[in-house]
Formats: sequence, C-alpha cells, structure tokens
Amino acid sequence: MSPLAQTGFRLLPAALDAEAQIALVAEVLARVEAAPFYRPVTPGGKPMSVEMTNLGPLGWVTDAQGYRYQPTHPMSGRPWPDIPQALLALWADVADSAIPPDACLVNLYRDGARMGLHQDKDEADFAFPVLSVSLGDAAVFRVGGVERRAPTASVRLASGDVCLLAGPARLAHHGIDRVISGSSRLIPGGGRINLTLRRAGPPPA
Ligand code: MD3
Ligand code: FE
Repeated sequence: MSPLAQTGFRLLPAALDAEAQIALVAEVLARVEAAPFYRPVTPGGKPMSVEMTNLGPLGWVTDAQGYRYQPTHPMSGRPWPDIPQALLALWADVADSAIPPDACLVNLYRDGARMGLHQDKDEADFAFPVLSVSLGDAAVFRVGGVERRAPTASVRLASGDVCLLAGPARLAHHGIDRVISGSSRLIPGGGRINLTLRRAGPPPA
C-alpha cells in the first residue's frame, strides 16, 4: 500500500493563492529580522543544509546537546517572534483544533539544501497534528511509514500547498529529497520556505 493511502496524510494543493503567499512571506520575513535564519548543527556535529528559525512560544533547535524545543533563539537568547495571525487562522481551520499551535518552525532551503528521512518526535503529544505550508520553489517530498524500512512515495510540494499530518501519518518518516531551483520567484534571493505549525508543549491546563 502506498504510504499516501495512510489515514491522516492530507495534501491541500494551492490552499493559499498568490496574494496570500506574498502576504505570508512578508509577515514571516519581517519577523526573521528579529530572529535571523541560522544553520543548525546535528547532535552528531554536522551542520544541516537547511537554515532555520522559529516563531511562537517554543522553537525547535538542534545542537551538540540534542534536539529540543526552547523559548529563545540560540544565537540572540531572545524570545522567538509571534506566529502570524493568518497561520493561527489556518491551523484553526485545517487542523480543526481549538488549541492553538505553540511552535512554528521556519525552514529555508537555498540551493542544494535537503532534509534526510526522519520522524518528528520531539513534541509532547502526538495527538496534535502537524500543519505544513510550502512557499517558493517546489520540492520533492518523500513520505514513508512509521517503520523506517517501510516503502516510501514521492510527492511534489508546490508554493501555496498545505499538508496536514495527523493520526497514523503523524509519526511517518519523511524528508525533502530536493528543491527545484528557480521554479518560483516568491522568495527574495530564491529557494523555498517551509513553515510547520505544531503543538510542541502539552495542551494548556
Ligand atoms: C510528515 N519539514 O520541519 S514539511 C520538518 O518541507 C520537516 O521542510 C519538511 O520535515 C519541509 O520536520 C517537510 C511536511 C511534513 C512536516 C511534518 C511531518 C511532513 C510530515 C510530520 C510527520 C509526518
Ligand atoms: Fe519533519
């Protein structure tokens, strides 16, 4: 069975129109001024090819200490900027959750950047979905199963596509094989930005 037949994987092609994409990139890049992209290092000591920053109360980071969520930018020590309202509205709408996301990881893929097959397991409660928004150059996304050796399928993610990972698909292995350089002019300087909205901490009491 193709991993795309897995319950919980929902691709919403062109969920954001061109105008919404332009507005969202502007809102994200304005916040990036205060929380610049940086190149994280894996616990094994390798710099990632993807540049990252975060928005919201918690941000995902990796360094020699390991993977975790923390409330501050690792370089500046300052709190992450807030999550744009349009993204909170998208989460309420698509993730169908009354509880807001508390983390938005911002991945920047410049030329040649990729992301190896992995699971997202650093969040407190996997019952919450992950919502991904693709902006800029298209990417070849690979999704497999909960087991690493399970078969995988390739999906092209284009600018404006939204992807919801819930239920069994929430713990599926996934990665970005490559970005199709020059396929969009949305991102200043070129490349691709992926936003992932998450509930990293436990639900509010
Ligand atoms: C499937 N990001 O940030 S987004 C990540 O395009 C990440 O930057 C990729 O993997 C990117 O962790 C893929 C689509 C996505 C996000 C989270 C998932 C797919 C997922 C969580 C579980 C299963
Ligand atoms: Fe991931």
